[in-house]
Amino acid sequence: MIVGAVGLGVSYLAAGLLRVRESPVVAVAEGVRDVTPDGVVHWAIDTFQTRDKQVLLIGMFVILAVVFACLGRLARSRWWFTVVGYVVLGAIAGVAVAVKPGFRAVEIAPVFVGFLAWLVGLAVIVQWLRRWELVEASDDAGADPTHTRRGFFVAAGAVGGVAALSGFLGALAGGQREAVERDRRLLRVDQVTKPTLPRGVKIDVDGVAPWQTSADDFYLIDTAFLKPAIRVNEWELRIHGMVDNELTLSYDDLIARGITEDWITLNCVSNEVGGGLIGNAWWSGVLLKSILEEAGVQDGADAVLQTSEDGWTCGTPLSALMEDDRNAMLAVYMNGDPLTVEHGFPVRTIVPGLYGYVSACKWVVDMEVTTFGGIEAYWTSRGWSELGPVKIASRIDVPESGADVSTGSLVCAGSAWKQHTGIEGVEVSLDGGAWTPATLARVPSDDTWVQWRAEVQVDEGDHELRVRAIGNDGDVQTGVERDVLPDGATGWHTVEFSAS
Ligand SMILES: Nc1nc2c(c(=O)[nH]1)N[C@H]1C(S)=C(S)[C@@H](COP(=O)(O)O)O[C@H]1N2
Ligand SMILES: [Mo]
Repeated sequence: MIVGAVGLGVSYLAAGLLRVRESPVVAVAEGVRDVTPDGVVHWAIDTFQTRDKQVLLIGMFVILAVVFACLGRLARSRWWFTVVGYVVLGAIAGVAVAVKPGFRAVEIAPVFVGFLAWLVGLAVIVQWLRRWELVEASDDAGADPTHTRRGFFVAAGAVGGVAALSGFLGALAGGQREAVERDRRLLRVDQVTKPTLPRGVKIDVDGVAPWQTSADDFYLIDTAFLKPAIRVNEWELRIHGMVDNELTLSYDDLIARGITEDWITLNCVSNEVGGGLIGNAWWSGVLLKSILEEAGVQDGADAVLQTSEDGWTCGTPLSALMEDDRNAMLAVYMNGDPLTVEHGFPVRTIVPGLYGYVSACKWVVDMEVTTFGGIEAYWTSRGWSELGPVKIASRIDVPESGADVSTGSLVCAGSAWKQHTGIEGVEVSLDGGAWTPATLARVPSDDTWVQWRAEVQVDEGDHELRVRAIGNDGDVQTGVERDVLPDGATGWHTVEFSAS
């Protein structure tokens, strides 16, 4: 086990020193995720929420500890078995690292270095173990068992020390993240304004999710084990493909094109009916339409393939990016502050009216103007639909499911959304009775969610409240229940509670 740790520690160190973003262990974890059936991945994301990656990594470390312990036992009798074991582990790590998109040869180095550390560590420990066992077995009065035993522990301690030290140094060298956090704190984009809540957007009922979502409370969904840490002065966006003038923009080049700002609600296609994978923020960024016009989009293109620094991709309908009154942007600030690393620092895309998986590329570094016929993107290659317009939906926040309320008049409230179309009305139904209209708060545009409130009369006993929304296009939210795959869940959010 100690030998195993030294290998991992040294490979972390090498990864840190070589500024390889991911250690071999993380690469294997990503490999495991990629070969895991989608159903299981979904279950994991559901069950562990955003902790799914930590759970997988911890699981891997536990398995590795057991494997190292077994290999260690084997080493006592057949050391070459142990070596074969290390070769197999090293090969798995090597393959996992090599198949990653954007693989560079140097990324293999941590695997090699870690493997060498295993061999050296093994040799040292086995040698002392042998000597100790020999001395114990012989009755040779000249040999001193305590001496050899001490020697063994010193050797084991030294190897363990190297493991701990190199792991620590690796973490230190991987301080890119700290540097990026410093960039964030020092960043100033002059034209960005702080958000001021538009008048009348709050329905003022305790327990309703705030109309504006703070960065900390904003849901997080991505496939990145280690969030890309990108220095502002190293970020570049390449716009190419079916364009007349290929563009490569630095952060300053981007900002120089002028800032647009808007309240926009973003949600995830994997949000279950009544779920929380939705948030609303004040975004500041650069209008994508003007950048694409500058690049000169050629006839026949209908999609933009966006790629993130970590290799994640999404295909976005070009029409949504070029529409006159749709504020599709390369966002740099969220709620008046630079994007957090988790939400895509330094630059991410935001497109009102489309689910995140087809549009909201975080850590975006590449945009290829192309056709849907010619591309495959991360989620669409896994069975999710190509275009990803958001579906009309509504949610009850008050009363909570399972609540005990007083009989008589009951105030209910929540939110409804159909970004870029807007919500015309919301209705509630108590215990399967008639749909009755709720009161809507105000909204600055059709691109955000809207809060609603209604009052119902409840008598003693158990009750069931449901909600549905009606869009500005006359679309009435369906009660037919559909799963999130392939293009978003449908059905009425229903809350059960009792009154006494
Ligand atoms: N680089 C990258 N961008 C990504 C994703 C991802 O996995 N990687 N996930 C997308 C999905 S599915 C959603 S719903 C939104 C979520 O954005 P958020 O985490 O800032 O809320 O980001 C999108 N952008
Ligand atoms: Mo998503």
